[in-house]
Amino acid sequence: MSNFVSVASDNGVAVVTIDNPPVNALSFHVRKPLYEALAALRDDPAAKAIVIACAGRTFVAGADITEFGKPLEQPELRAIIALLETIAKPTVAAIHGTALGGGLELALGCHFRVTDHGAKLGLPEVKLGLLPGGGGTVRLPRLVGAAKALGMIVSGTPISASEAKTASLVDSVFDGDLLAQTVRFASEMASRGEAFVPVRDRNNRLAETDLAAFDAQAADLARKARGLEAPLACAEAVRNAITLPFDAALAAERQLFLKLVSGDQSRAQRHLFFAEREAAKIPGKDVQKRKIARVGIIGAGTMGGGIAMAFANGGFPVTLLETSAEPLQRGLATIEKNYAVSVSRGSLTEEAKQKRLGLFKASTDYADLADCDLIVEAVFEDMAVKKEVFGKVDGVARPGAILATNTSYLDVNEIAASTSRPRDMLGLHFFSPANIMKLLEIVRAEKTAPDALATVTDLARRIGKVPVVVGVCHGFVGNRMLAARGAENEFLLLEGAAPSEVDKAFTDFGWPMGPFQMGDLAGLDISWRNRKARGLTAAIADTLCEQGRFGQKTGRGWYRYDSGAREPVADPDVEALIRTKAADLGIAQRNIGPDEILERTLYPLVNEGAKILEEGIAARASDIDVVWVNGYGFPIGKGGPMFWAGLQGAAKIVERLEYWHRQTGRPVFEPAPALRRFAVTGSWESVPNG
Ligand code: T1G
Repeated sequence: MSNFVSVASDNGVAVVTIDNPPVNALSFHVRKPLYEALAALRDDPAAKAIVIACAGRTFVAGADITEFGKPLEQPELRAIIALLETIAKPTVAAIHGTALGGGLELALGCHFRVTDHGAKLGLPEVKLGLLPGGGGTVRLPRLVGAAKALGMIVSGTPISASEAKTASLVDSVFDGDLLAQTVRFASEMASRGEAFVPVRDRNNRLAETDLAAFDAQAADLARKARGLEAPLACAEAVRNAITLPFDAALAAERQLFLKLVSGDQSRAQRHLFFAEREAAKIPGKDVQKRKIARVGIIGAGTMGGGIAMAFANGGFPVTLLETSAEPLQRGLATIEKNYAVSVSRGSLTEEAKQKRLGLFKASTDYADLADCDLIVEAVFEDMAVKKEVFGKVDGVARPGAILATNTSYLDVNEIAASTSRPRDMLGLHFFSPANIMKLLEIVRAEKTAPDALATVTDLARRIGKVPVVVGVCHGFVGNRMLAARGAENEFLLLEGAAPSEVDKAFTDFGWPMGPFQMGDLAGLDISWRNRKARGLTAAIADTLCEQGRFGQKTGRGWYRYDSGAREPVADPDVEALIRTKAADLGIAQRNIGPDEILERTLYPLVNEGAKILEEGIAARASDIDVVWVNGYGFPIGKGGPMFWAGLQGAAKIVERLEYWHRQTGRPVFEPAPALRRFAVTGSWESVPNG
């Protein structure tokens, strides 16, 4: 036997236990002894049944993602599953934790699957730009039906044990000791003495398939794929399960998998999987995290209310503070309404809503923050106001409480210096809506204590956020790079591109929407206020704001939104305004194609990321990718701006930046030294702080 796979016998039932922390991934050093154990037990008359179980916190959570892109060592998972299906005696998977990907496929090779109540089962390969490559696209439909299988595989979303039981994916859900009851279950199955039909030979559910309805479902899912190949391949593979004999469908699945696993999109999405986990690791030795039992939020507006919900959703008691009863009640009413909407949509039970609302305390008295272990300020974006707030917090917060500002731009060092406890101070830059958006930029100020940083980084993951530690500069990582990406926007319009042409270049690239549609959604008045505060102007956008055209909320912005519609409609008045401004500035208009639009927006984005790396504002290039994918919708199939720079070719980016720098003289096109180094070495790690 091996350290990773052990076999024990329990009253004639063989229990094969996999023990490969942390998630029992099916690495080669698991697959080989597992295959050998199953082959031996198949022929061992003393084993009347076989149970496959896992030690630790979860059943097998998948193939070992770190092995992709390397030579595959035999036996592969498919061989293990094929072996399982030659075993005549009952085989049972005992599932706890998350049976995902290859883990669920291993379980599908068994005759039976049993779980505890907390188990989750899913095939999330699509999130890695893949499809289930261990027969999941052919076996799952045979148990749950083609439509359910299609939904599970294309979404990649796991289902609960009870849902899996209802869908016939699971045979029993046990209370109490899972393994003991699984052994008993296996023994009972063995005593039946009947033949056990492997999943591959169960075709009844498939025979029920309404192919036209299936195709309609697949077409709808395809429309949402937004340029990603994996969802389409998943749908094709499940359709093959319906229309082809088992082995032909299995072979087709293999071909689709091999094509995806070697493609750029899967490489990009696997990069992001590990990048998110790296970003949450604070460089340096492990530090003792502080205990966070209660969170105080100052400000019950859009951001404060969203932040309060994010913590309540994570199970934390929240004290929500406002200056007076009226804004406090308004904030609480908004929170209640948001939860009510979730209940009406079925994404939250009424019981869960009440439980979360029960976590809220509301107050207009700073003294009520005294028992909070983390206090987050989300008040008006003004330095004087922030300092006044933290002056009051400083006077009431208990020693060791962590103080956080939600500022988007302001200097966290300056705010920290205004308190008596700069070591406890940091930034928690949430993205609106704060209860929904995953990204959380954790701003490490000069004096922020390591344990405070480690505490909030761990806390972020516990409330379902994707944390990235960033340094102090104007706009930190995301918004600073957003400014670089948008620096050419008005020049492109003045030189002849229509807002819709710029936006289309972005959506064709894979962004959810382009900068002008995004501006109308967010409200043009917000960036207008920011520009004025910094003494900056934007010829066209300022005029739109002066005309009260703030975007969707006023029915007019870069586009028209008739009678409250959300779909943007090109506005001839805006196009006329652009032409007039161009004429006033003596700028000749010309056709501008999508390639130029992307060069003049996305290359400065990458370039700013390189500067951020060089200045140590981000610790890793992959951290910047995590920010842009989780906070700004950078297409996951391209891995984030820094990963994409590698796909695009950094030398080409440098060459084109130099061209536009010669053409315009604008600093946003001046290639950063770190980008030049990347172009030579092919690795961002060569950047001094990268
Ligand atoms: N392979 C290798 N490492 C993995 C891994 C995996 N499948 N899953 C997790 N890890 C590492 C992770 O990088 C981290 O490492 C540590 O385990 C803890 O993970 C043939 C082709 C299971 C829900 O996509 O969703 O099977 O940072 O921080 O928050 O069809 O891990 O500690 O060094 O995420 O408690 C399909 C991926 C694979 C599941 C646990 N399976 N994993 O979440 O811990 S492809 C997946 C997860 C496949 C077959 C196909 C989560 C989790 P480190 P963590 P967590």
